[in-house]
Amino acid sequence: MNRETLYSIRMRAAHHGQHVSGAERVVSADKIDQSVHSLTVRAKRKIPHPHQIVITIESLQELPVRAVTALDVVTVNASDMTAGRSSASTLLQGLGIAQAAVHQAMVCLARGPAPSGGNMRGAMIIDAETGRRLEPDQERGLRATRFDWSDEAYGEVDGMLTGAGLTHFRIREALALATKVAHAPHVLAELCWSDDSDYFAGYVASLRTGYVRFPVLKPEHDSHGGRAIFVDRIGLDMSALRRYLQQDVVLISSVGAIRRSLEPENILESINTD
Ligand code: WAQ
Ligand code: MG
Repeated sequence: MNRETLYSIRMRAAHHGQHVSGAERVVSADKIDQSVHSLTVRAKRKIPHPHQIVITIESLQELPVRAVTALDVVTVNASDMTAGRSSASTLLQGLGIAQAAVHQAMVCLARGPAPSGGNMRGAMIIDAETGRRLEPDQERGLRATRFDWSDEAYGEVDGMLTGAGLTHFRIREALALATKVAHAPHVLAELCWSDDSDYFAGYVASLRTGYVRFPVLKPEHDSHGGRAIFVDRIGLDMSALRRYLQQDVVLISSVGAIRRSLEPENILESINTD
């Protein structure tokens, strides 16, 4: 069967070699120019202004496309950072991640997970049992690419999220990324909070819980953040995980549900036990 050729567009921007912004898209040929434009506008708005903006455009013509459904979305009514982190930690432990591994991930995200002290361009990969970091390059991390909403699903999710008061573009992007990551082999869960000093929300995501949002996971004016992907090390093939995250093409072709918000003490109810 013939399908329209899709293109992967990646943007990364750096200031004196330090990562400041990145984004990825999968689009049809007629949307390339518009996407590149919006990505450069976004990079140039960053403070500090990047010295370098790299845009990569690749044809995905030969590659199979996997269609998946977006994770369901639920918000936890935890109003401050302490309650948010504690509830996120309970949830991650409910998914089988050792307390020490959760702690280790949170410490890293809070101080900037790169060994040099800053944020990483990609994610940490953390052994859910021991907390050990497994990503091959700890300065850079593993970056998930080649995922996006299909045009139809994008229109639908945008309407749904807006209807639920979730209007920030970061939510649509993070939900897409979390959906790709959750479908990865051997991934138990992901923990994320933004590195932007004016954005405090974060999430725990997994196939069993969906995308569980916490309105505050970090202090104000803090520009440290990142992503931790917890894996079950037994049988893990790191190169297969890497290939899936970086090379396999995932289009989110249908939306999930927006569920009723949860109180922090009921956080474990978000875990599907089927
Ligand atoms: N693959 C792996 N890691 C990534 C990627 C990627 N494609 N993109 C970003 N990261 C890592 C990187 O270390 C960044 O420093 C960090 O994540 C944070 O990225 O529901 O905005 O773009 O309200 O700042 C989550 C909550 C927002 C949204 C996340 O992340 C909501 C966010 P940012
Ligand atoms: Mg950011």
